[in-house]
Amino acid sequence: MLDRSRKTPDFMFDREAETMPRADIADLQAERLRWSLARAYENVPHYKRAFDAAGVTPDRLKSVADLKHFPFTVKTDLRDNYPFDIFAMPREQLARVHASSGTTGKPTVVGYSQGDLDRWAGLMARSMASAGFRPGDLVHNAYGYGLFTGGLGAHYGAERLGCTVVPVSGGGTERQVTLLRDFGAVDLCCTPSYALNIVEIAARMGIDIATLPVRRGLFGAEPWSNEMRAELDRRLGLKAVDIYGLSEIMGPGVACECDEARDGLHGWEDHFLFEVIDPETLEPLPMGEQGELVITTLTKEAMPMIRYRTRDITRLTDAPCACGRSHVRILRVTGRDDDMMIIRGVNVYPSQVEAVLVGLAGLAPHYRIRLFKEGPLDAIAVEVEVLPECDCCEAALIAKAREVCHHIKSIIGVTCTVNARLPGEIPRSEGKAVRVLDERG
Ligand code: DLL
Repeated sequence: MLDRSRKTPDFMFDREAETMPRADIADLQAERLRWSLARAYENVPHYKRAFDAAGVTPDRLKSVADLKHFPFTVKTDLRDNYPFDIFAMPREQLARVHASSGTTGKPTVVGYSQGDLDRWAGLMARSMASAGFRPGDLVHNAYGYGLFTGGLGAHYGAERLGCTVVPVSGGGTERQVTLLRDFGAVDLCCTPSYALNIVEIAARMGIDIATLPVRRGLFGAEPWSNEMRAELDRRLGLKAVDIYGLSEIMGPGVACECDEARDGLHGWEDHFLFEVIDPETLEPLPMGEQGELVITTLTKEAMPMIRYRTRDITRLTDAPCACGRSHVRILRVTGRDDDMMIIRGVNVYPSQVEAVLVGLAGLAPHYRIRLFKEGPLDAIAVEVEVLPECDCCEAALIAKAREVCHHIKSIIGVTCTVNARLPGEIPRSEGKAVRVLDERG
């Protein structure tokens, strides 16, 4: 039996790569970056045009620092090349495509060669092992299967690690609870908001998830706060670990926390190059400063991505981690810059509101934010939900709303309307939660 209590990992999926000295990582990145830039330039008309317009060619890159001369790639570049023109190989040679629906317009289509799928499974296996999954574990995979990368990404990663996968996908929550109880999975993969939904439905069925064998949650695909982590740990009786990724770069498994520290997500630098830029000036920021995460793929064959602007706001750190892995850590993604609300001059992310609400006495960890116009200014109304065991009379709801309003004002510094709702009134998620309703017209 493996000893799970030790700090230093007794098991890494790919120890040599995961603990590579930083100087060796830098050499490997320079070599792979040259390959990736050349592949993009020679095979994708979009990159040929973009590099030519910026006056750069792949041979201009002498060291990784020269990457800053190359142009960024943004989501509209993928849409403009819809569906298959951003690929570096003929469609006939792709093994798979995924797509994200997006909120407006055309979906974003991404493609993989067989080699890309193989590396993805390896990186997901590495991520899962880092999160504490072990060969032989029973893995309940409730990420959605289909065009979304979550389901199949976690599926093939778990298989590669040597786990037994229960491929349930999202939805049908009562059945999920029954399977969790009957099969006794030890690892749970889903969005953090869906994990909350599962625990709640289970309680309604008279089952306390915390008493089941499940002890590890691999949660991602949406922003969540440390306060939410504490809530998930407690309610589900497991250790909640954060995993990050995006379809444009690969899918889940671009970065993952380690079970030992749970303090930032190791970004797998042998396959990706991470930068943080100032979203206004577009200049790269020094290690540790907050800005927009920009990722370049180093090994993707079908769809190299050069300096992809993720819109995700975070910080990087290269401080050593307790687990011994040497790869940089992406500190928790606080949100996307397009999610940022400016309320009377104060920048607010939904995850900041979440951090205030989760754990407040008498409140369920469900919330929604309505963004609307008040004259020329943006304003927010926050909907919270009281716990079933609380007093639900109108006066109690008004008092609770007032209390929450006061907390938000004193912690985040914005004045907002708060409406306290009855148990179950806020819609539950089966995948990525929709927290913000933009009613600005
Ligand atoms: O959400 C891939 C994924 C699946 C990641 C399962 C983790 C687990 P997309 O649908 O392309 O891919 O959405 C990517 O989701 O740019 C972030 O804004 C957000 N996101 C993903 N993981 C996290 C996370 C998948 N751990 C977009 N924390 C990204 C915060 C996250 N945001």
